[in-house]
Amino acid sequence: MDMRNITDPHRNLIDGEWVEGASVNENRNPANTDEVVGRYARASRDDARRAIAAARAAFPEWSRSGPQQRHDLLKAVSDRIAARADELGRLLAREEGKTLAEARGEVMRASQVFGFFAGETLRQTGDLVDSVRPGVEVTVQREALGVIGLITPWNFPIAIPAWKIAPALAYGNCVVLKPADLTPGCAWAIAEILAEAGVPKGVFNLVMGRGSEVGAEILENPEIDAVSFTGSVETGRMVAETCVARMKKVQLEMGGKNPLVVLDDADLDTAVDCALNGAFFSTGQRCTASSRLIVTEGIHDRFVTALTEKLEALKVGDPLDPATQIGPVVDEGQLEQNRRYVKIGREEGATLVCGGELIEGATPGHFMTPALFTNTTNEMRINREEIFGPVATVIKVADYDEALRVANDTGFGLSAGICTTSLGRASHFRRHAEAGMVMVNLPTAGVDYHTPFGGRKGSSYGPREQGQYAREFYTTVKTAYIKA
Ligand code: UN1
Repeated sequence: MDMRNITDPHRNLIDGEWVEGASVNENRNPANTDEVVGRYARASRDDARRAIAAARAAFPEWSRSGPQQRHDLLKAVSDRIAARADELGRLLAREEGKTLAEARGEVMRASQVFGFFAGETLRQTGDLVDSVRPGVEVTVQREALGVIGLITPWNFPIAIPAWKIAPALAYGNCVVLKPADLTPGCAWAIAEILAEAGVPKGVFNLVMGRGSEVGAEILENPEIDAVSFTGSVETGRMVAETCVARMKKVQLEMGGKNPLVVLDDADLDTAVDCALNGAFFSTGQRCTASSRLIVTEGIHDRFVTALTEKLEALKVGDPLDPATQIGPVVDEGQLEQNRRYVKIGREEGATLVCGGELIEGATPGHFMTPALFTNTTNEMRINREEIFGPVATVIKVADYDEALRVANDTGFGLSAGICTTSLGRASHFRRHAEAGMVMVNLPTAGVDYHTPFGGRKGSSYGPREQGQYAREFYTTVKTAYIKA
């Protein structure tokens, strides 16, 4: 593959060729909006159509390629990502705004995901059973689905593409990836790595561009068999409706309003660290963020005082500065949304204990101090709607029973956490929390790469992502009856 002239602007990968787009997207650094991180091609709807046709054409051969070829490709991708962890971590921090340490960690997670699914290609399973009809045998085997459209968000610009691409390819599918328009850089780097590692033409296609063009084509094109989407609830609902109307398989990961319960018997330092990390790290831009801190009366004041002290000491600034703990908000629109919610919280009668202010950095960027509200009720909009920024609330409750009730009183159900030293309470919470993931004495965010990820209610739709559970979405089951 000719790798020359593909990087200015960075081109799309369609049918094994690096293809110019219809226009150019200047990817800007949220910590310094004067800085262009890179220029990226924006594909047209027609480009997306060609990518889908290429994936369809490549599917018969790739789906029968066998585990060794797929293993070797995914393993090579894993190794290449890890070898470039520092460079890709910097790119990620510059295009998304999370700190260098978080960004490098995310790059490593992407490498680990490819490594995990390289192993899965070889871990073949299936059943051979006797039919109820004598002389007949039945096999049950998984097969690839076909062409999968992947639509990924800006907040984990390398890990989320990785945890969709790797299982899709591992199980023999072909891929058309549309990364978020705000963060094309990491997705482009994955495409480059896949190309260098020898992915056959058409098996993986990158179409950077707008949802209204590229996204719409992925949802509506009959040659797409399934769509995996991570993003907002609003867009997710539209994705599901469009896919279901066309009988496409669909998997959605959307928002959260994740509770972190802190009980009187909690270790205070653990609880404060869980809240700080869960609610504010990655600038609160995680669907798993601990946005509602539900705290029992006996520990409430001590918890708020200790958390506020740590919050005020957090260093907000340039993600590339090793001293920085909180990077900028991803863009102007998200910053406005955060500020709007800070205003709404005040108008609803909540007390803003700290933060919520714009701050001037050394460079023009979207910097905001992390905000904490107390005296909130679970009925307030700031406790019902996902903010997706460095804003958290404290809800004071009488006891564990009320805490559990409040934790579950939400339209979301992704992650739920509890800080307690009581094994009984922790077990009860594990069983009764209405969430796809439960964390005990740990932040609600920050998950492993080899275990299922997903939620309930408005947070998720369809089969789980990650780990062996990813197979449910990325394969289809064939039952064969054989009479010898
Ligand atoms: C994590 O908390 O480690 O968009 C991952 C998100 C999630 C990923 C969270 N899909 O925030």
